[in-house]
Amino acid sequence: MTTLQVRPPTAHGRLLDWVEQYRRVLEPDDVHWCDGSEAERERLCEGLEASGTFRRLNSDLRPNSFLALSDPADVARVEDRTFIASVDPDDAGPTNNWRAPAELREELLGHFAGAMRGRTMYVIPFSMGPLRSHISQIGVQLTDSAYVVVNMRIMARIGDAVLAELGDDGAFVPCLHSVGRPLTDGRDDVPWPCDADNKYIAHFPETREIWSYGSGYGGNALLGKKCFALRIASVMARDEGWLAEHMLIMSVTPPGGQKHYVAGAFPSACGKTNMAMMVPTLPGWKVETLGDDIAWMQFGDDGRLYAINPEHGFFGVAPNTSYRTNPNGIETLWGNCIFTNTAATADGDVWWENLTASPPEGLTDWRGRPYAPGSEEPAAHPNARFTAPASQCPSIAAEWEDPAGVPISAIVFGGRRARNVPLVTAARDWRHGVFLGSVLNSETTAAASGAVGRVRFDPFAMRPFCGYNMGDYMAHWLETAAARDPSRLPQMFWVNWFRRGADGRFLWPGFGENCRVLRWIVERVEGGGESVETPLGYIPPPGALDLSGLQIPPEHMAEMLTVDRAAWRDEVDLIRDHFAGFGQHLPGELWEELALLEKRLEA
Ligand code: O2Y
Ligand code: MN
Repeated sequence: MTTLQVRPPTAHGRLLDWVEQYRRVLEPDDVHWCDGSEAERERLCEGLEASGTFRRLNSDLRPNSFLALSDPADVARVEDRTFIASVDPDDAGPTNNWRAPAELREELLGHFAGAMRGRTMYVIPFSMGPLRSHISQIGVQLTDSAYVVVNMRIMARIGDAVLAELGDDGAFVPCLHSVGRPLTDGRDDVPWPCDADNKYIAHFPETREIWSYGSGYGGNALLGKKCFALRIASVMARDEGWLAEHMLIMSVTPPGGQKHYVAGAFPSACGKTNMAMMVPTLPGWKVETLGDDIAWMQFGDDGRLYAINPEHGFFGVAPNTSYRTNPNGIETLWGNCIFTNTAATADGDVWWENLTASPPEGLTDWRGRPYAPGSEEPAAHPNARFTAPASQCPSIAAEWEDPAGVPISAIVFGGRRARNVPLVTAARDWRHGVFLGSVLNSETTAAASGAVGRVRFDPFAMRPFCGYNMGDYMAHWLETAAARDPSRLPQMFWVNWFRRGADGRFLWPGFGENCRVLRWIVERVEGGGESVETPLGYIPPPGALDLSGLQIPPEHMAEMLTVDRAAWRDEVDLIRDHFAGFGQHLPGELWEELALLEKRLEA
């Protein structure tokens, strides 16, 4: 795209200086300021088709949609190459990879020097959150990837409207990105350029900057998402007294009743997108979607916590998304989507494991090879993704872009645990809720590179996404509500849809049936919801959950709704080790909560 703009579309001096500073370092052939228009999107997609990055899908089946197959060495977030470069290592804390900022800058500048030769540098002004919201923030990403631009256009509000909002002097988070494959010395381009052996996803919290090099994939490259909306925003939120969280936002409305907004923190690939788009099975109950991954929350003058979804689209895991697991998700994907690393069908559509009961004939797998049915390897990569406009979701709430945000009634934490963690537990109060969030843990899946099936503590589902010391982060959760009217605060809950019986099978049906648990949560919020007190918190007796129409053996319900004291004494030992890892940064209140739990387990 040779559209060098002689006059950049802004008079923002600091922005212009920053773009010029890195143009000199990156040495692109030209610079394109993204206006966010449809015409621009079309031109970029045509270019991506020509370069072999995109394959246009059959427009009768899925209009305006594309499939990209990545380099097999660039398929997921890379936690071991994700860095927090704070001056003091203690500010990054034990859950982050720390690097000294000056040293990391120098190392990365070595990679960035000339990295865009032969390519266009795109300047993407983007807003995380609706324009004209006091909760939203603006970023500007430089990238040499047109794939990133068209994905960002779905995931965030981008272009001229954002520059207008920024004005001549507005604050923005500078985000630098290169795939790290300059076209020099006659080198041909490849469909998925990257520098797989030298990836860096670097965050500079003190200066609120993001530098990403070497990867073109997902959270590594779409810098508004995990890098800005979570890692850098969590630091901003700490400094400014708000919350930047890895949470879905949904509304739940009882038949003829009042609408409640629920935020939910679930570690990667625990069904968060499915839950956000849930089709409730209880007659008359309504669930609507406001966001599937990230919530930014600020207290309003009325003492309630208001949330916006800073994103504009969904970057969801494709495998196992189906009419059974997430009908609204499937309906969202009717067109205007980008698919990455799914399989391709013979008629020019996409396919992934469990989209249909069996694979169609004539599939091409995510590596572009003919797929042999029954093959050991999946047709779609386990972390294959769709990028889809949120506005296309049939369950999207009318108010999902309300600049004021929506008042949150309940915060739900949920992990994937085969044993010990009950189906649902209500916290006693905010402090106890923070304790439950701080000990959230889950069995790992394919969203991040690394072993699958291990249990790891993932406080507030933020372990890979907190831009500072997680002990301080937990303290921030306590402090932020310390002086507030407890009756205005959201109530907190811990859920686990993934309990398994002795035979290894799931005990709870999950998906739309989870609305039965949401019903109890709403009842609690409204002052009802029968419960029994357990060492862990308040749990519904089986009769307090609406199980009408379900055939779950009573002993299974009992298993999911009891706290096994012996097993929990072992859990306490694990929690103690987990807490000890944060040293002096772990707030004393959480040690006190652990001691209380231990005491209650002994009683
Ligand atoms: O692998 C990636 O780059 C994507 S990870 C991701 C994408 C969307 C929403 N959540 C996640 C996550 O890992 O939590
Ligand atoms: Mn996520």
